[in-house]
Amino acid sequence: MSVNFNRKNLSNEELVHLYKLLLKPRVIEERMLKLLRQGRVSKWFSGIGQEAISVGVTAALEEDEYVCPLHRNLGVFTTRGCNLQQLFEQFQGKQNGFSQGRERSFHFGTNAHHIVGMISHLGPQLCVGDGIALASKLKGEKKITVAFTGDGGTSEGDFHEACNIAAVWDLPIIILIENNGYGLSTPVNEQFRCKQLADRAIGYGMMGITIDGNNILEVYHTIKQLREEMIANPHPVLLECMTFRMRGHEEASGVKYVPKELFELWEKKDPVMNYENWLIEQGIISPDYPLMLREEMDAEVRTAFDAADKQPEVTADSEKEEEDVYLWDVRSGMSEVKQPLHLPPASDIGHRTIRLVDAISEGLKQSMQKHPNLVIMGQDVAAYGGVFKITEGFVEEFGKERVRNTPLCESGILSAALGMSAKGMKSVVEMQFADFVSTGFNAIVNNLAKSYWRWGQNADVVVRMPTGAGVGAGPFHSQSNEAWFFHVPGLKIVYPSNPLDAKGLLCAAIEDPNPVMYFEHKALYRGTEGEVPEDYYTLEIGKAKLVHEGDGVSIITYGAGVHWALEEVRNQKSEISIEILDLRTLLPFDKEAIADTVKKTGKVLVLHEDTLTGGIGAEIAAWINENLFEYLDAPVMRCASLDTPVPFAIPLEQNFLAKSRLQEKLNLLLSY
Ligand SMILES: Cc1ncc(C[n+]2csc(CCOP(=O)(O)OP(=O)(O)O)c2C)c(N)n1
Repeated sequence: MSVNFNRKNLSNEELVHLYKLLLKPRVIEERMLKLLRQGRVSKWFSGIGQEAISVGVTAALEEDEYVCPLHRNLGVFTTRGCNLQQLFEQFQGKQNGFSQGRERSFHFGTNAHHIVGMISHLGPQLCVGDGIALASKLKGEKKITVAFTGDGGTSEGDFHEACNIAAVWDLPIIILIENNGYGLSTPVNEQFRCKQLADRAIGYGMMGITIDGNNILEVYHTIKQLREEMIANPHPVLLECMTFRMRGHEEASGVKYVPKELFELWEKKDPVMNYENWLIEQGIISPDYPLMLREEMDAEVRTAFDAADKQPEVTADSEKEEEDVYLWDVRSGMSEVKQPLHLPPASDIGHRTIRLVDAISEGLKQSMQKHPNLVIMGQDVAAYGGVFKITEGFVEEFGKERVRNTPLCESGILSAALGMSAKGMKSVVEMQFADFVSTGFNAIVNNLAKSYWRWGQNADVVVRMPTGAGVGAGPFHSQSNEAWFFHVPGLKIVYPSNPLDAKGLLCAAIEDPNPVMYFEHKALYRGTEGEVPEDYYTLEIGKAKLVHEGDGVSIITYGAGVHWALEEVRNQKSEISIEILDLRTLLPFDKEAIADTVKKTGKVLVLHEDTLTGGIGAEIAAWINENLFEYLDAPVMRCASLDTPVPFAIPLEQNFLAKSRLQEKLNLLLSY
């Protein structure tokens, strides 16, 4: 096997420049391997033998074109000129590393270098790339995006979703497969059955190409040419680069399972040595130049490493760690001193009585008018107006680019929304039913929720969640799944119970640069009316509301529970007066308001439509127990739905719902 180089129009200087870029990650890695053996760095994913891909791709792009690399792409970071000392501090988990010690190895991004940080789950990175490409396209920029995957990652659903989205939306993205023979220990013949992975492109209706990934000039020229074509006529490309992983999956895991002959074969194709030899043969560099350059680079690497090594261990500050879970800035209605700013409050004029569904629609529409960088994405949201008609008529006003019908793929779209955030755009992603969020779960809990804390990229995304039972829709169109997200640092959860709150909180959620799960109860859509100001306004996220005053017992609740509790008050025959606190925001929940009502009544029932075990009520009860025990006259009780899936038949559903046990639970508490 040999490597055939074709310089095309490149000058000698350009060829030598590429050589320097190619050699850099190799020299760093060789030093890293020594440091690993000395135990001075931990965990290392080697890209030795694959450098021509990372380097060739990055060198062929403009500096402000985004790259979404994975764990084996050191060459992307070095070619983008990331500071070496900072890189080493990253690898050592130091304060000045790119993730302040919060992330390991290459699991970080840097917007200054237009690099998106991966999550360990691999496939989502391709969908984030789609989002960046979409934002570039919507902004009319002449830019492409490149997102990386290994051959193993092509078996993930997100690979399929990313290719399909890119094809359907004609996105200027190169989905680049580094086919290096193995996914951890699994060889390609146990990973897929097609001949070449690029052949899959036919099925997606996109261009597919296979090239020699060990030939820096072939990679470079291919990207340059594709870039030109894709800018003139936006479209995606599936680019398969053939290469080989010359070391273990990570340094500790060894290579016993790889036949020796394969190493011998691919050693002959080493991307650095072959290019070096060719440059010497062509008389472009002198035979002693490589050694001189290596020594020079190694000295630079050692200096950077020593400087990083001297930096102290990172020190933990719990307050800062917790504070950095959210991006605090004026756009979220919070000042830099972490106090809420009052963005337009509700005005006293122009109120009219509308339904919850209309309030959501109006808030969404006014937000679209206010934020030209806001895009709505979801299944059937465009001309059809969404299954609940919330976006009806939006396409006429805002166009199909901003009110985007998506293919049926929650995961891909949610990760794409993160990519849009990296380009300064806002997204509202509509789940057709909250139940279907399960197929986008990873994107929300690992990508959207954690990116800001991990490497500073916020997810300016609102996920709309038509939720709840009471409409006879069965187990997969009725669930209350807010507790799935309640446990995830980095998310906010908003759950209004009435039209006034629904509009104000939706507008606030869209203003907020953090990922917000916005729950809207389907049974309340058309069954709840209320006075709502016509103008745009926001309500503060994180604040509960007292909806009924009393001093005998507190019902702490949200969503449909508020209406059940109010009904209980109306039907009540006893003398005991009931106080009802509507939480409105579940994450972060309003501890002050909870404390106020507990101190007032001393008896608390937490009521929710969600099932009992591990529900929001468990956390609220635990918090009250731990912090307000001395004010209690009875144990905190919970009233929730049965610990079963949501049944379809109305008598079963009614029996399932917490409402059917509310009176009994309340009496139990009152008689304590
Ligand atoms: C969703 C998920 N499952 C499993 C893993 C564990 N894992 C990490 S890398 C890897 C192999 C990846 O192979 P490939 O995509 O070919 O990339 P390569 O490491 O060869 O560059 C596996 C199984 C993971 N990170 N994410």
